[in-house]
Amino acid sequence: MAQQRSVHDHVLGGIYTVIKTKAPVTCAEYGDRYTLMGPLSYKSAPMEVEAIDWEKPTPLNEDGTPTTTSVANAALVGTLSSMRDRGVKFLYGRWLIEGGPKVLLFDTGSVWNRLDEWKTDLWNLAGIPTPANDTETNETVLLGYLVAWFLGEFSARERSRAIVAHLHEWQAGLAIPLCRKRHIDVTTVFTTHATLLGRYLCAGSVDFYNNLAYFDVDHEAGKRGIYHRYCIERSAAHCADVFTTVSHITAYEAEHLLKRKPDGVTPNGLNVTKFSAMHEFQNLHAVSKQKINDFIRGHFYGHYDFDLDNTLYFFTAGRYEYRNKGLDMYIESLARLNHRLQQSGTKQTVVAFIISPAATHSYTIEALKGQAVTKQLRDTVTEIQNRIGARLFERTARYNGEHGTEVPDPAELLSTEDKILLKRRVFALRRNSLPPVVTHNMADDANDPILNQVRRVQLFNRSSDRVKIIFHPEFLNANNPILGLDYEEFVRGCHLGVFPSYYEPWGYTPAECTVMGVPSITTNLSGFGGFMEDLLEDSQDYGIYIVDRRMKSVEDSVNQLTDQMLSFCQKTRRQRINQRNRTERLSDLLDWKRMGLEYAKARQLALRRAYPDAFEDDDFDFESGQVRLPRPLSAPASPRFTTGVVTPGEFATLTEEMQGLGTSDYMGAQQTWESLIRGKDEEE
Ligand code: G6P
Ligand code: 1S3
Repeated sequence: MAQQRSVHDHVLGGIYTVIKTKAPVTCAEYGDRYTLMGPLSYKSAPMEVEAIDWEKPTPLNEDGTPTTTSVANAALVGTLSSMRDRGVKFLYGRWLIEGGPKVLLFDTGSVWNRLDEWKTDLWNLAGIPTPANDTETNETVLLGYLVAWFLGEFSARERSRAIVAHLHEWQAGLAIPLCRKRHIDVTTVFTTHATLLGRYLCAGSVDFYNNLAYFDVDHEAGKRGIYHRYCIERSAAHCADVFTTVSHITAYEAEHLLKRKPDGVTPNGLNVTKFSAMHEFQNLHAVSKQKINDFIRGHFYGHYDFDLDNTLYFFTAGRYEYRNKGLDMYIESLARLNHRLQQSGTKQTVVAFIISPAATHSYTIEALKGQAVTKQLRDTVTEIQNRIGARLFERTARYNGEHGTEVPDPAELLSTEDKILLKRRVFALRRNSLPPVVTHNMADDANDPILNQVRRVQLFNRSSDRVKIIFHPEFLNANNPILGLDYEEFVRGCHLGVFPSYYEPWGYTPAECTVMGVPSITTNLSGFGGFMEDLLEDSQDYGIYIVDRRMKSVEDSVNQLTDQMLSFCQKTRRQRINQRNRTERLSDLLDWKRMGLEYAKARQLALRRAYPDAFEDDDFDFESGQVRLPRPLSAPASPRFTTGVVTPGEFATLTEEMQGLGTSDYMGAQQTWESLIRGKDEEE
């Protein structure tokens, strides 16, 4: 089955998903030599990590000589003991996820007393200021100094093998300039999943992409009160041996905003495990859709005047970044779609969900009531159904041979009490208001950007509206009293994911749709959209619709999105089923088994840069050299990709040659894998 993010993962965000889902392939490559480091949360760690008794001696070779593991272990024990003796608290253990990687989690609170000393040091060393009241920066300083401390001590003890430290985002990246300044014998990779300034600038109303080359970065960062954070991010990018981003578009952004051209792209993957039965995911769609149908009946009670068999479910989901995630464009296009469906005279209905957390005071009474009254009706119908069944059985069992009485009169089977009960339940479904747009009481209803946009375009869930809107301002959970489905189940039950982002370095949501065989719409400003556009000649055929937000005006992009949604609505059920099959076939492209190759290449480049002597001959022994270099991941298993087809990195260009190229090269060469994938069409 395709493993997706849990609710927990969604709350933590995309970067957490990267680290967690990538762990199995990295473990497969490095085994126990791979350790993840990060801050310790006493709340969640006990459930997620099994502590290891790190002081326990490691077994030796039969002849009593130390094994490679015991040498590395001695370095680890020495380092951890030293840090512990100086007051550092940490948890060393196994992360209870697939692959069981080792984790070293530092309790930043245990070194709080050193904060001022380290901040002063940071200023003296790198000229980076750190204001007192920025908690996130304080945590970043503490973690950065702890990681650098660990790497310094560990590398001094582990002299036989090279150490690669791969750090993500500015919050973890501070260790990189520290390692560089202290000449710590490690090689570093820094990956950004967005840039601080890019995110801030895009959330405003600037024409970001056309002005990227012209921003006065220090001034812009200063204006937004993030200059110190920006300095940390920029120093990590500049001091790393290898610098990567998650997509070409973010590489372009980083070059201009962080002033270092990335060495390449390390795109995000997912763990894709195929179902043994080919069409299992189609069955899951049908099952999950039924659950959404149940919710819809309740939500629209009293106005449930449309046919669920002729209804499509669209959704968007993600953190509430109104403009960056394209929520503005989604709602505007839905209004236009509504108009066009109305004009066409179709009876088809589209229910468009928005799943994006906002500040709320729990569910609305109306939303809860809708589910309650429909449940009561359903329970009553079930009771009556049972009673009718019992009566029918009793009557037919008592058949006395009289001709014409073999089958009782159906009208007699429904008793007067049953009729009264049923009427009461049906009357309870009456309602004077329209079905609500939002399921929760918003903390700031009047100023909520989504609701204001819905009001502006007047999508009020009227009977005449062919597009209905449901805004669920909380991430999904199977235990919720309303829309009680996990995110994965919900996505499977939907027909189309719509993610018209303006700022989206990668974008896991459409990628997740793809591995679940759910078509999606994304933009060429998202890393995922650009990646797919590079790979597929006609991505639309595969259920990957890409809105052009790069070259088109906003008006044209909105119209394009509307057209794409409308053309999806015009598909027959058979066509939707076929398209889902095609979408699901793209899963292999997104599997970490392929995407992980870029990480291996980044590490390799970092090693080459830090230890060029070890790479003088190109026949360097990857397996046993002094420099520890992992065995490259095996080529992807699928025969589709073996005929001279490239790794994701052929676009990413993680090589020295990259440095000479111009920015336009980030857009990548057009590669046609389509013909290979098409080879399977006859299976449909
Ligand atoms: C899956 C199921 C089919 C069902 C179809 C509905 O393919 O296997 O039994 O008819 O979904 O598709 P739709 O796009 O109409 O929800
Ligand atoms: C970032 O998280 P975000 O949603 O703030 O990192 C994600 C993982 O690389 C990426 O998918 C997303 O586009 C970025 O924006």
